[in-house]
Amino acid sequence: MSILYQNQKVIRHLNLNIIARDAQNRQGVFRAELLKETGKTQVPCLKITENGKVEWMSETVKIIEYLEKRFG
Ligand SMILES: N[C@@H](CCC(=O)N[C@@H](CS)C(=O)NCC(=O)O)C(=O)O
Repeated sequence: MSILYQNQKVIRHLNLNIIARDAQNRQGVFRAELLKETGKTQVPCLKITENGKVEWMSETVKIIEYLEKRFG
């Protein structure tokens, strides 16, 4: 099972409306934003915008744990 597949499965299972951004395009704005904010281009990465604050979360296991705990 791929990393992306695991995330997609959880997102579908929890029926979440998460916007997917393409960080693969080397000229793309989302890859540039990811690199600027996290210092890496590693995916998956969840950008959490809440109460005017932004948090970036990497690592599949952490992301799944967070989504399950928060929305499961
Ligand atoms: N330990 C990480 C591994 C993530 C990972 O290997 N991501 C790869 C793609 S599947 C990646 O982003 N490689 C490009 C990079 O790190 O810039 C996780 O489980 O999420």
